[in-house]
Amino acid sequence: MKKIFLIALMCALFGMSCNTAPKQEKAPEAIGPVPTVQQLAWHDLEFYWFIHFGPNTFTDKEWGHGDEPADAFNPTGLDCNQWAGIAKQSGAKGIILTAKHHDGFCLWPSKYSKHTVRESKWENGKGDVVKALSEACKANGLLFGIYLSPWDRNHPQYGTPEYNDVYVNTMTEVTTQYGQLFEFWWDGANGEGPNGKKQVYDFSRFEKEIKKLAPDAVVFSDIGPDIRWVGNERGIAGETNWNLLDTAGFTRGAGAPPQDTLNQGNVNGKNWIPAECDVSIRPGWFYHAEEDDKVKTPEQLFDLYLKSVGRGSSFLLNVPPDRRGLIHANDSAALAGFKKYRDESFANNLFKNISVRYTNAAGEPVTTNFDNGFNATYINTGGDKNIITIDPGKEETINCILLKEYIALGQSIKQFKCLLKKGDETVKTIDGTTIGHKRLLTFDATAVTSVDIVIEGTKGNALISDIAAYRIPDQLVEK
Ligand code: FUL
Repeated sequence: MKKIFLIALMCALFGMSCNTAPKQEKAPEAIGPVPTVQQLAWHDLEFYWFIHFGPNTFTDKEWGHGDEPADAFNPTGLDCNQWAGIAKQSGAKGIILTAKHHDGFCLWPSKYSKHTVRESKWENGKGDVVKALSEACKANGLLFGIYLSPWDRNHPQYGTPEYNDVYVNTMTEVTTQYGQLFEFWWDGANGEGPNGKKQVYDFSRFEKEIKKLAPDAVVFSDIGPDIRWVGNERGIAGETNWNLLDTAGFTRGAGAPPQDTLNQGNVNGKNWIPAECDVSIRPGWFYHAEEDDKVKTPEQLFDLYLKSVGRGSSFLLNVPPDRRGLIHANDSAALAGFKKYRDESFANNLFKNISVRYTNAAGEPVTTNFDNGFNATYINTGGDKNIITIDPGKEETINCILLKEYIALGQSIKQFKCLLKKGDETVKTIDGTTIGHKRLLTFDATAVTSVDIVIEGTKGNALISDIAAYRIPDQLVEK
């Protein structure tokens, strides 16, 4: 009785879920910066959508000039439920909408602009896309987020200090009128406005305001504060990917850290600012009919999943609605194929009932049996030069290994390798650097009787919170 109470108390204190997975020795100290509760929840989302929609959809532009008539925006059959329904079916956890892109057109009837849905003929000026999509997300069990471009090529006050007030006012409208937001997205672009002037953004004020307005949202920009840009718009994280970043001396946009730093993070970075991989399902961010046959294939989307989520990042996939205001059939077909591949690949964990042998942080040998994962806790193998031996009990043919680090206590592992073994013989070696939230390693199908994970370099304790193996369709193995 006493023992159960003690375990429950430990679980409550250290935020672990109570289960029969390995006995925890003394809870280890955090290694460097750790994620906030909101960032930790964000890591688990893994895959969510971007939606670029606005006058550009109708004028075939990527960057509108801001002088497009409001009537240019005229979807003939807009249905946000269709977007949210397809997003849900694709396995996405949320949608981030371009409430305002660089052209300044507001997809909601803002009091602080004269270039909005209210000025268009669409729904006789009574429509509100932000409202419609926020409601559709709610109805479909999806999270909702906002992209609000600071660059505004329409607003007459852009380029003056007053525009910073306008920006804060619009930020207030979109964060207070449409329910809770999971993410708020700041683009780094800072071009000229209608009068040829550039804006000096008051980002320190914007940061303070957004934290007050939407305390539960993670805030994205090149350098955070919560989520960083991955350094490219191809959706690809670094094979080495630290959730840590040094931001001192850097600004958003032109003053951002070098792209390879954004791509890989800083091993000893002072802040927990993980990378998000943004990419469009089509060549452009906005819909263009001429790109209908250039939609990424399910195989390409799966490859991006491996290169984003599989490298400890998240996958923000843009799916732009067409001029009707609907997701085009080519995009929804590709998304359905992508979902099917994920389901097929990860439905059957071949390391479901495994025996795991390792040496714990106190130097004692431990053998534990796992029944389908570590259930939100972890094993602590101490520092470097430790080997975790996984014995699935019978020969299995695998071509994908999944590893997770217990990032609630920081990110530690710098280098590791997986030795795929048949009896005593190592038949294949796979080298890796960081693990973080999730690492998916793929390789040609190999029959194994055991796998050794050799932890070769860490910043402290190595806390492994999951190990799994799969046989994914062979054509999906990362090239
Ligand atoms: C960029 C913008 O300039 C693009 O138009 C797009 O919105 C992309 C996601 O961010 O910086």
